[in-house]
Parts: sequence; C-alpha cells; structure tokens
Amino acid sequence: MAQKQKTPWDSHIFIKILSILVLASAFIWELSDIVHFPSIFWPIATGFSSRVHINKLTDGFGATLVGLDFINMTDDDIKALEKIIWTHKLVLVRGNKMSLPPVELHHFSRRFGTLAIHVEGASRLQDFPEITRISNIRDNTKNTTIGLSGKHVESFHADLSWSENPATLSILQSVKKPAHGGDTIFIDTQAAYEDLPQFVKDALDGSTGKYCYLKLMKEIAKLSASEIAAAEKCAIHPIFRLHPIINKVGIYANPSDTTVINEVKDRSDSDYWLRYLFDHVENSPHRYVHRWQNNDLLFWDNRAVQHKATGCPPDEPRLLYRTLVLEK
Ligand SMILES: O=C(O)CCC(=O)C(=O)O
Repeated sequence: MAQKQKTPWDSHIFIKILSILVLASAFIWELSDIVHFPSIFWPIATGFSSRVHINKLTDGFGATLVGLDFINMTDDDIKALEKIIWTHKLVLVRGNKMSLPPVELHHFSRRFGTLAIHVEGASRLQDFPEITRISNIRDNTKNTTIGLSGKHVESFHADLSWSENPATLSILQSVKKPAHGGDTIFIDTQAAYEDLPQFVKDALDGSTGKYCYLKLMKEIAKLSASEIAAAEKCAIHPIFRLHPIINKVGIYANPSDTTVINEVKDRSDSDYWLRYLFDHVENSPHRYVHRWQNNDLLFWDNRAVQHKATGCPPDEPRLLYRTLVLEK
C-alpha cells in the first residue's frame, strides 16, 4: 500500500517556523535599542517616523511611550499618537529631560484640535488661557488656590462632561509633585461597563443623563457671579457612551457631574441607579493609580476612562498643567 507523503503540517514544521519567526522578530526589536536600524522600519512598528517604544502600563489598559520627541512631530506622528491613545485609553510619556514649557505644551496640544478655555478664570495661565493649573498652592491675595483642587478633581469624572462640547482628550503635565500622595486614579470605564450585570445594561440602555458643572461646584464659593452664570449650564449626554472610533461602550455617568437620569420617571429610582453606577466605577478592579514624577505627561481618552485625584497634604505644593481637546 502506498504510504501517505508527510507534509510540513503533519510534523508541525509550520508551527516551528512560525515560532522561530516570532522569536526572531522579538529579538530584532530588542536589538533595535542597540543597533541603529534604517528609519524606514520605524513606521511599520509604531506608525511614528522616529524610534518610539510602547510598553504596557497595566495588564488591562494604558501604555508607556519611550523616546517621543514632542517638538519635532510630523502630522503623521500626531495621528499615530492619537491612534495609540484611543487604543490604550491612557498613555504615559515619562523621562522627559526638561519640563515642556507652557508655550510648547500649548503648541503641541493644539495639534490635536480645538482647546477648551476653562470656565474658572483664576485657574488659567495668564499667557495661555487654554492651559489650566491644577494646584493646591494658595494665592493669599485672593484667599483661594491658584488652580483647580479639592472637590473639583477628587471625585470621578470625565473632563467637561457637563458641557455640550466635552473633552475627548486630556493632556496633563506634572510640574511640581508633593512629597506625599497627589496621585491620580484612572478607571477603564469600558471594561467596567462589560462587568455590569446584563439586567443593568438592559435597564439603562439608551438612557441619557443631565450633566451639570455646578453639581459639586456650587458648594465652592470661589467662582465669580459671571462664572457661576456661565457654569450653571448643563448638558445632556448618554449614561453609557459608545466610542465612535473604538466602537466600545463605556460608563459615562459620573459622580462629579451627573445629576439625574432623564428617562427614569421617579427621582429616587434615578438616584438609586446613579449611586449603583458610581459605586460600580469606584470599586472597579480595572484601575491604574498614577504616582507622578515631575515632567510626566499623561494623555487620556475621556470616552474610555474616568479619573480623580487622591489629594495630598495641604502644606505640600502640587502643580500640574492641563489642556483639554474638545470633541468638536
Ligand atoms: O489632579 C489630578 O490628579 C487630576 C486632575 C483632574 O481631575 C483633571 O485634570 O480633570
């Protein structure tokens, strides 16, 4: 009887060849730190025109970029960075030798779209009103802090969710970190949505919420009358938000701004569901706690994560600069 010819599939040669190729690629990629490969290969790996490495920040979400040169980025580099932010939801750039001066942060941020000017005038940088200070440093002449602090940043939120034109991308740079605390916690709200029981997803599917800036801010006396008038506006947004690029749903309702679920007729039922969602996000295991180093830059997608500051001792100065890229 004729014996069946042995094929590569039979002896698993194909699998072996594939494994060798994968190992070889990993080796070459590691080697690229030492050997200077022609720049033609860089865009294939990351989309950047210069050599940039991407590492994971947590098992679930977030990435660290090493080697990014903010000053000389091409338009394609900006697109590549955007893609990485939408994919990983949160991106850390660490190891910048110098602090990015406000003029560069402003210039760089504008390349992603229109920047917000925050409603709270006292927190704006004088020469660059699109840069907001986040800070506990006191301005004794005005009996306030020079930047947003406390309740403004210490409960989970998505930036500008109270506005009709909220922020898609936030860029936060650490200028002065306190000796203790001052961390920022991020929750992957798309993974948190996945964890919700099906009956909750069904019950709130398609619902919208009323998102108001003054939900917490009205307790804070440092706004001027005109700022209060401007800030009193509320916006309607979905409770669960579909990301238009990534096509995943995330929990957008947040304890900082969401006041009521419009389609739930009974106010106590609405309060119940909101408390349920806020607790679910607060206790979600899909989290990353960022311990700042000076000059760190963090980018995040407000359609995919919520964040809050942990606070720090009031006598330890903390200062960060933030820009927000608007959705439209
Ligand atoms: O201060 C922080 O750690 C977070 C800042 C914040 O909440 C924001 O930029 O919206």
